[in-house]
Amino acid sequence: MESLVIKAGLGDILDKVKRAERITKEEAIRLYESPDLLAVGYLANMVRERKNGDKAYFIYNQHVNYSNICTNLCKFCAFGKEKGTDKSYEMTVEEAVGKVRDRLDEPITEVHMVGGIHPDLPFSYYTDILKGIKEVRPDIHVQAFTCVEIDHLAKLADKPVKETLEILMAAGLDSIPGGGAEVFSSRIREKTCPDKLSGQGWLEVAKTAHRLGLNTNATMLYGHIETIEERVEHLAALREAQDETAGFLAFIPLAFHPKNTKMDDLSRTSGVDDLKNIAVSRIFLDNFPHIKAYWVMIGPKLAQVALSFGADDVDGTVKEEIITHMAGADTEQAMAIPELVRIIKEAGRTPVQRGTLYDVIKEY
Ligand code: V47
Repeated sequence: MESLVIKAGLGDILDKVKRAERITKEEAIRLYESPDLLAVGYLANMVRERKNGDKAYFIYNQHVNYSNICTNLCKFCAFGKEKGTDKSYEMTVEEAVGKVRDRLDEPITEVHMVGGIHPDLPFSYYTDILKGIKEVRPDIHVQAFTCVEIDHLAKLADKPVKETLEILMAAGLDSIPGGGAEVFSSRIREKTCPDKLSGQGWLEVAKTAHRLGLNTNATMLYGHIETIEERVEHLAALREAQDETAGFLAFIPLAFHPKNTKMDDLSRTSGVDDLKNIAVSRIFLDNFPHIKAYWVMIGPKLAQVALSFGADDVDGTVKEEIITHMAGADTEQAMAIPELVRIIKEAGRTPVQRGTLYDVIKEY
């Protein structure tokens, strides 16, 4: 395999990867541009193995999307709807908490809860949902509200982000998911999500959370109008932030789904690009412990293959995924544990059911 990497003109990067040395932005661009997927994957697999050995993780989780009403109306999103329009919805606090109550008989360990930027729900709505979930299921880990929502909640509470987070933590917030990062480039944000929190703003919220001991994830929405340079700048900003605060747990590349969006003239991402994003991020983000292949977006089959291209996590059972399905995902809305275990074992890894913070719940 090493000769294949050298033949692909990536021998210098191979030497760096072997020495566990950081690669540069220019080298990341070369990896993205290399037509030799197997060579790039081989390098990523070396990094994955060094960091996570034989383990590949999944979680027993549940998604709750309390409302799709959103003032941002990003062009790439099929989930967000204007208030009062067709297909817009908003759960009451009781309905959102009820989603967790409905599944008390399942060994779920994490609720992943996100929604739109709602124009008029009060701050108490969000703290009441957190408290309500903890009342019905005290042991559950609540991973909720993207950095974009947290920034909105701070405005609602009329408090700095730090204080807002402290209030949310006291109400039951345990960690923050990675959504809303999109691509940090202001060119991309102006063209696709001009009303959204800036990339710099997103990073500031994440770093503030880390300083309070809250872990967060990070994502990148790829496969629309971004350039390779913009992808690499996004990864570089994340790597720099992680050097400062070390609070990111996982990076999750999100494959753009165009259906029902204002960018539906674009095609879906290719398998090669999906694997490249996993692989290059694994090599470049040397300070991120985990890279997640989100099966909902790239499909269980490619998520399985991604375990040989740098990923060490396939997300989890999910249950009732809405955001990607509104944008035309053809995957299931949930996956059972035996299926997750099977795809991981077939990929030659040891399946590990994890808690949100990568604590081991069960090895299979
Ligand atoms: O924030 C929106 C993206 C995100 C589309 O932290 C789209 O562990 C593809 O962030 N096509 C929500 N993506 C999902 C998300 C996530 C998922 C799984 C795990 C974690 C984690 C985070 O999905 C949004 C946005 O960036 N998105 N529209 C679309 N059409």
